[in-house]
Amino acid sequence: MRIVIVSNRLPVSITKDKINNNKFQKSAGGLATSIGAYTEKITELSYTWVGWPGIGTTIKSEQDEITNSLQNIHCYPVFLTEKEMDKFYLGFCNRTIWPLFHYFPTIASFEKEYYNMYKSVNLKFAKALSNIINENEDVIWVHDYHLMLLPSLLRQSYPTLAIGFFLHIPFPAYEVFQLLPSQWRIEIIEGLLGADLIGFHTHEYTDNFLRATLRFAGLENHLGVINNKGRLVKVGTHPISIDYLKFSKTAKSPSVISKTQEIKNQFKNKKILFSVDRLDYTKGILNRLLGFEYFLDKYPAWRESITLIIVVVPSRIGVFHYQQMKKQIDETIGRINGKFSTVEWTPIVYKFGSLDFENLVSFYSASDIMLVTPLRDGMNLVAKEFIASKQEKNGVLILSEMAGSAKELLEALIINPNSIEEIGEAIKKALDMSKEEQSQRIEKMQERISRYNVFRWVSDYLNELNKTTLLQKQMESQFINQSIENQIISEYAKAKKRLIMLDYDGTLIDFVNSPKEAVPTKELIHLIHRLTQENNTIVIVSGRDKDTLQQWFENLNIAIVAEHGAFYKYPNSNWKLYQNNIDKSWKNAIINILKLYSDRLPGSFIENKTFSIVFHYRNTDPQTQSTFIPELNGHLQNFVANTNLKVHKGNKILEIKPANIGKHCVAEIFNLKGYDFMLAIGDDYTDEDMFKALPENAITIKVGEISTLAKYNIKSPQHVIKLLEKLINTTVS
Ligand code: GDG
Repeated sequence: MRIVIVSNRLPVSITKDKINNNKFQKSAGGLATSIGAYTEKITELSYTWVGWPGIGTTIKSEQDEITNSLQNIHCYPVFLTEKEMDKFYLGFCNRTIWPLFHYFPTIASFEKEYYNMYKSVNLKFAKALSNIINENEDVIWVHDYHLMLLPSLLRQSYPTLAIGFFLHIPFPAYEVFQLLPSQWRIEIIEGLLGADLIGFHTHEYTDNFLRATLRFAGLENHLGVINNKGRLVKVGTHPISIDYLKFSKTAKSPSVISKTQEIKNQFKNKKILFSVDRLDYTKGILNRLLGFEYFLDKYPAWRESITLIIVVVPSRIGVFHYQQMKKQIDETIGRINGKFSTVEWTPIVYKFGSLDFENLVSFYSASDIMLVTPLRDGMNLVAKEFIASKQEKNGVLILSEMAGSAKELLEALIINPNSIEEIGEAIKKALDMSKEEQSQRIEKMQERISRYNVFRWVSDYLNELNKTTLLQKQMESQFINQSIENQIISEYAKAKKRLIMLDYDGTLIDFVNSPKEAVPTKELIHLIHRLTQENNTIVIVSGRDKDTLQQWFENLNIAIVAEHGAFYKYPNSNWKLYQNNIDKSWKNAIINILKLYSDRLPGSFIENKTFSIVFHYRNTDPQTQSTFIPELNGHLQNFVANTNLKVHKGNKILEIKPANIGKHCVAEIFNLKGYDFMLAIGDDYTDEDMFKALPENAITIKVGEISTLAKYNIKSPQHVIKLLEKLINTTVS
């Protein structure tokens, strides 16, 4: 097995040195740090990392040279032009998705040309991957918001490829996701659903995605498993972590111990507050500064005894809001320093640049308080890294409740980053915290992160992906395969007199928004006509009313069973009642109940058939359905208790009918002994009555993956049509 990691950027960026040679430089950021920690240690598996190499060359020979040199470090480049990077990366990724998914809708832009470029770059990744994919060997793991369309693009060409997707940023509440134009949001959801496993950092993001999928794609889930047109997709929570040992060991190394001491000496043993993040408006850097100002204002006795060291790592410099924020940070630091500085003391020490790894750990280790105050953050690894570096078990983490890590690091001082006061007061509380309490809190957090480290995260994720693909295979095995199909075809070909019973909605035709629109196509009528030409009795066995069926199938030489068996007719004859004296006196009372509910559920309607009543709710709000329908069902069940009525829950309908009316009637209406081939296909609970009533030698098939009394399952109405066509073609050839 080989793991193919796919992300926008490779873990290394290529730059040119003075003599124009390629130089590799490690990429910064959470994704590169976490997955990089894993790939550095992979021994038992092979891997390839696919992504942009940080250089925009379009010259073929240069591209080949880069591709060759990257091969030695398991990387495969996808070359993006400057224009693509501008509209895809700086455009759709960082001007649309990043602000929107971090709850900054007012600065999100919705430019069509950005989205179009996003689509074409995702396609470019799919094409690049097709050069290296081995469908039976590879597990593809796509990362982050840059590539949300990629899973389904890959799925189109590789139906059995194992594909995982992980989102490193929050997935927002559906009201925020809804701000995307409707076509984009549905394409994004469908894009992600091409994966077998979709992972998020927190339960909240997972729930948000599941709600969006229900609302915008109408797909329900059962314990996080979505059935996407016959393919199972698992949606799960997998909080990312860090290489705990790397931080704890480095913190204990002699060089870091001495650097830590140097930092403490440099700041003359004042209390050190520390923060480090990429330049980003989501990281809450401005509020952090204002919180520190609040603290210095309210607790003047602490002035000159505390220093805030703030490191801001340059990022996305080309985006306007980033430039604007950099200016605001510079100005705010200047103002606060101007306000409080003395000859001896500068309250804020500011570095706009990055630290090397040892220095980073030394700062974590030397600081008394770590300030992590994002306004929104998928996880935030810095918080976990600080805890892992605290080998003396001293220090306090102040952590925003808007970071995914706040769901795990419960012993931190949790603050709302929008409240300057909460940040300032938390600093005071941290300074007052006893050494024992600090140590207890740190120890608990260390225990958790050391156990659930980045390696556990990767192995849990890959295990889950593997389990999902096994589940899919299991589900696949209940469907009609080639050999069963051949067997059915051969029995059909041998038979002299055949009875073929076909349900209509959901069996011969897909469900549509309004039942009246499900008119049979010319092709379908022609297919049924051809079936009647052979020595076949064809029966449409439906729950629909007899007049509609009569009108639709008027010119065909077929038998029809309507209203689930209340009425029937043989070919070219009149309608008959299956049973006389069927009670209808209950109908008004049921209609009155349903009207009460229908008025409260826009989009629902009531269908009044001769012997049954149907409540349709396909076009109603999916979220409301989940609470409303169980309530209505409960009401109806109470009403029908001790009567001979039954309430059935079908595909977006509730149907109330006398218990003795059912599709089991086919066994009495047709002389089953007279046929040497019997085939029944249906998709609904009502078809189960038909399957049960047929003799052992009948071939019974259920459309969909639902467990059934039928012998086999088939995927969709399209598969049913193909099967019927094959039957006809066999006898013709
Ligand atoms: C995204 C999500 C999610 C930073 N400055 C320096 C430096 N770093 C390293 C840190 C840490 C990483 O960069 C930053 O990770 P974060 O998680 O804090 O944030 P993002 O880059 O925004 O990452 C985030 C993450 O993906 C993983 O899923 O947690 O929510 O936004 O590892 O150490 N490293 C060095 N010098 C620096 O100056 N050496």
